[in-house]
Amino acid sequence: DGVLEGKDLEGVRRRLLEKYPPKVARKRDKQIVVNRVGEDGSVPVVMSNVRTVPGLISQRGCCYAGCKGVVLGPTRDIVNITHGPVGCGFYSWLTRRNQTDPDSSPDGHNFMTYCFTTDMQDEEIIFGGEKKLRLAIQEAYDNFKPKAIAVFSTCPVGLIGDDVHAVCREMKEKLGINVFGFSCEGYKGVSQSAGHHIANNGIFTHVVGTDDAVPEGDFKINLLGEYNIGGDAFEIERIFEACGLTLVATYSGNSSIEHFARSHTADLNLIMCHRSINYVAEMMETKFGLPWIKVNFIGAAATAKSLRKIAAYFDDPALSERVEAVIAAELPAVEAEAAAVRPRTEGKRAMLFVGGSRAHHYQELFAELGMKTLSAGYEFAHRDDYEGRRVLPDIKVDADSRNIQELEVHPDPERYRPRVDAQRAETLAAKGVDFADYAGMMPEMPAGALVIDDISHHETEKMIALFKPDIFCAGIKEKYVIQKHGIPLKQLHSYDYGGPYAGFKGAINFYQEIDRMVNSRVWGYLKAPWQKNPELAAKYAFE
Ligand code: CFM
Ligand code: HCA
Repeated sequence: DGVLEGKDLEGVRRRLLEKYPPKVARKRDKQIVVNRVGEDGSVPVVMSNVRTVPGLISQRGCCYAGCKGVVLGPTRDIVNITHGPVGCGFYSWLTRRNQTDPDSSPDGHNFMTYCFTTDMQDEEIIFGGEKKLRLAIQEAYDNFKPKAIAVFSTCPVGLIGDDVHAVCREMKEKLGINVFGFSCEGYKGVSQSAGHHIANNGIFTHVVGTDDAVPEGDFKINLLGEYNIGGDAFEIERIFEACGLTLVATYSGNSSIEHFARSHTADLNLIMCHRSINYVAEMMETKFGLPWIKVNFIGAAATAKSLRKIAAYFDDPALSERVEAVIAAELPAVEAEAAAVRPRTEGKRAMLFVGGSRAHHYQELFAELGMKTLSAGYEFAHRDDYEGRRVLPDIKVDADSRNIQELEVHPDPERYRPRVDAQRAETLAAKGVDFADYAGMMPEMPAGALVIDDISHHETEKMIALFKPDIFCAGIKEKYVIQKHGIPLKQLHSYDYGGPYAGFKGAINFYQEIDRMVNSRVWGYLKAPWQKNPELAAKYAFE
């Protein structure tokens, strides 16, 4: 059965849990499951989006990281000020490798290379930090004259009770530009996920729909949940352009606040990373009638599939023709590279533990290399990301997945009516396009693979000892610890120093890098000669 054939999988689960105290083991037991896919696409339940047991070393980050670092971090023309100690700002300052092309906005603003922080000290903790925040906003305005300033709360802000929203309102009034704040204190929620939600609500409340100018273009799309890590968005933009699709806004890779402001005028929302941005998609659907579909541009086949899905949505022969021409022009080079690499990668085994979407999406690229995913899991995703909503008709949506605002429908519903009419829906169904494609990690993953939510360091070391995978994918905190076990680690967050990996050109980059990593002989030199040779070991032990 599946990828871990011959392994006693229940035994493996026991081995992962045996060192834990009974209460911890009972909790982790619900977050470690063997994947099975039923004929109807149903999969087992994985407990997720729950608090990490204190004492376990988790890969997770904080609410502030999800809000400031992830969702708003890639916005180049908003001055993003961290209200808090200097470290919070410093460690979320471009470490994610989100890139931008300032030439693509008319004013050329790019504040991403600056780290803005109030550098909170004891004095503010005792007497309050609002005064310093006010000064910071003023100073940023005086120096840069930005179109907008956003303020992000770190843990101490909530503890001392600074009212960042009141300060932002006051400064908005005074400066006459958009100034808005986020109550994304690090300790909120159980992971980055709470920060995504807070960011989504804030950007929707303060920016989306503030500019009604409809851009030119027949097929207008937004790309949601794509953050231009390692230049991914540039490659996707290249493909869209070749296909004749007009990109109104990307949330938030290579973005501009002006793009967000008019993004509600697009025809269709495409969702790459559902976890981090589904709230904006749902709010836009509720308020402006903008439908959304899931896409995946990680993997050449996935890219082609997603482009066909978009073309099918617009149901326009000229667009379909262009999309097919782009796929036909791009695929041969990708396939040639895959064929060249495959003899060296076929059958190798990978483990992927990342974030809330990549541990799923990157399985596509490994499959194109003939590699097997033995085990995978998210840091902070929710049940819908694992199981796919389609197979969860009665899922209880947890509080964090619900929109905190009750939305009003836009006053001019005619203008923002969904563009999918009944007839089009029928045509699409006849073409086999699945618009309710809510696929998640597990239905698309082989049976027998081990799914582990919020994997702990202890479980990581056990998995390595038990399976010795050919490659492990995670982040910077895991990288060197795992490489010391003689196993290469590919960072699927920052891509190490590489990328792009999205789209067609990205797939080629990925194939080449993974080939180099899994076939490098360097890992064989990790053990010193005396560790491999018992006689030498004995000799040195007595000298
Ligand atoms: Fe979405 Fe992301 Fe991810 Fe994410 Fe992240 Fe990221 Fe990630 Mo790091 S938005 S969930 S919060 S795809 S920063 S670009 S790599 S953990 S898998
Ligand atoms: C975050 C950002 C992060 C961290 C990556 C890592 C990213 O969660 O705060 O641990 O290497 O992608 O930069 O996920």
